[in-house]
Amino acid sequence: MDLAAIYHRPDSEFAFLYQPDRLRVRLQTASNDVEAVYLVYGDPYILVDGSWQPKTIRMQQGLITDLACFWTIELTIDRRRLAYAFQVIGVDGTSTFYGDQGPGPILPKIDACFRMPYFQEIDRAKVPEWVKQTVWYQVFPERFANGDPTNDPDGTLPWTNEAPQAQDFYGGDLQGVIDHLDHLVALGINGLYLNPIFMAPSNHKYDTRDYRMVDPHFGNDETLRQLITACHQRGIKVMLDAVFNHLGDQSPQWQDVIQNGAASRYADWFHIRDFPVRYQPGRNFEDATDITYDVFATTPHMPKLNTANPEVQAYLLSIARYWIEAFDIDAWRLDVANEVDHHFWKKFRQVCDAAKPDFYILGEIWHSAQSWLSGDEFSAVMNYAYTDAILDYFIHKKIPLHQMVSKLNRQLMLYRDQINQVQFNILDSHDTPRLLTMANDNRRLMRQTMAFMYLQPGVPCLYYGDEYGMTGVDDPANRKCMVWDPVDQDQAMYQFVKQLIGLRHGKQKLLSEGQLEWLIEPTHPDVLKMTRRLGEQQLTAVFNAGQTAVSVASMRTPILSEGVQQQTAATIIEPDGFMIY
Ligand code: ARE
Ligand code: CA
Repeated sequence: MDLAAIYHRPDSEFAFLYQPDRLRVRLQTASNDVEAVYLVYGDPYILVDGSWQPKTIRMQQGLITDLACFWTIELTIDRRRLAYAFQVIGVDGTSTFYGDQGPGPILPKIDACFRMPYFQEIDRAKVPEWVKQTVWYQVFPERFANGDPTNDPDGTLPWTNEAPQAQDFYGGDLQGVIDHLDHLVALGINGLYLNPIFMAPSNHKYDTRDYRMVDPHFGNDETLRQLITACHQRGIKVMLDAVFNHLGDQSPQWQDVIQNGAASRYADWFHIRDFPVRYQPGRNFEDATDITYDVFATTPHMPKLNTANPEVQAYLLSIARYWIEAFDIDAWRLDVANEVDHHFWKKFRQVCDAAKPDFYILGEIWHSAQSWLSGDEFSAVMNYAYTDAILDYFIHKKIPLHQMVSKLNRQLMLYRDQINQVQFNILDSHDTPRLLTMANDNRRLMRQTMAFMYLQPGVPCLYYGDEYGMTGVDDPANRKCMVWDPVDQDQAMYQFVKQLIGLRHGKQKLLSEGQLEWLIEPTHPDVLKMTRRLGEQQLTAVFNAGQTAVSVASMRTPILSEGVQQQTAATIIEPDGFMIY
């Protein structure tokens, strides 16, 4: 048995309070190496006739990756303390105990057991329950709808289906969103994620000039208040985009640094290596070289904020609190979240939790994000690390099916289950090519990939216009004006998306919390069967990502399907087809 592959860590995603009185424990071993695992556990202070009498319970085999197997158990805890160890039986017949000092031949004494010293409810990683029932819709405000031409910036171009240029303006605004909320309601959307709306010179507003002001080309405080009220009246939660990693170079703070150099009262608000601040322009507006201060990426127009500076912390935290308290927003999406310090995000979490219970904090992090998701910083992250595996298999055909399943399972085992249930699942966004374009305009493949993603743990987000089959390669072509002319709308795609969102809502608790099982038949290496189970509820889906039609045992009537022919004794699933029942 591979003893080196056995891994556990208390007070982490390996042992955590899932609910106030339910503890979940995981053990990782090498895959195909272990026959059984037992948890041996008890309150370290309770002795019977002077000796510790722990209980023993067999753990279940859970998710597996190409290399590892995860064993799980959930205990309803009747006491607040736990000392525990594992007994691991190898397929080779050997066995070991595994405690805080590592593997050993006998059950470790209490002091050498793992400990969950005291279950503190205040430490339990909490997530807003409402997020589990949410299907999000992402709006890039400059391109969704021009509801108020009087606020259009100079040089606004006519609404078009053509791909925009990086510096174009088309007059989209908050009134335009208000005017089309019924489109969101008709789809079954109950969460609205707005890209930045505060005053900034660009069309994307990630180069903030004033966090305290709605950009005049998007509207004003009153328009925003109307939008949020209208959303809440329709049961739609609102998430705004907080760009706290950097400020725009047209902000008064940065202008003061340019004006006064090292003597500026804002000199320590940024990461400046040399004065006067300067750079060598690059090929385009967004990049430069020899920049004497830290910036986002290579763009000199986004000087990075020094969030370790107490003044900067106070400034940003007051802004975070202001939009919650004064406008009743429900969530913040945090831009470039991985490049801001943890110390600041811990304070940020405290501020948001104090301002509004059940507030959702979503970090933009494109990679595994364990150190932000222990419960004292973010609720979740934009789950690119999970959905990239989905795209790499279904869309890009870059990895085999078992590797996608392995990657998905590995991601799920990085986090506590309550975190997995509110992860923000996106197949595309304003930072990536659109899904239909990535699918090379194969609409059936787009539907198959969406169906698969909507059945995952975590909450789906629909990027505006995907419901009508909008296309676009990288930024800025992925930010075209929303297609409102019915002649240009893919109505079949709209109906499918509406049905898929309806299925998600109809099976929400099962899809949020249900156990996940995968089945790949060796004879059909590109046919995936997945099952979600929760108590008596069950949902099964079969996906054919192969090049040929497959015949599967006749299924019950599907609740949603694509490319399926029901025959008497069998069901045929065509390439890129799927069925959910
Ligand atoms: C502009 C140009 C782009 C160019 C970029 C280079 O339009 O073509 O590539 O400059 O600097 C905003 C605007 C962008 C603008 C950018 C800079 O929306 O149009 O791009 O400002 O002026 C990484 C970061 C992630 C970041 C993406 C863009 O980790 O945080 O890059 N996303 C946020 C927002 C963006 C926004 C900014 C940050 C800046 O969502 O919209 O850009 O505030 C891999 C890597 C990721 C990388 C990802 C995408 O997966 O692992 O780290 O994300 O690719 O590139
Ligand atoms: Ca306008």
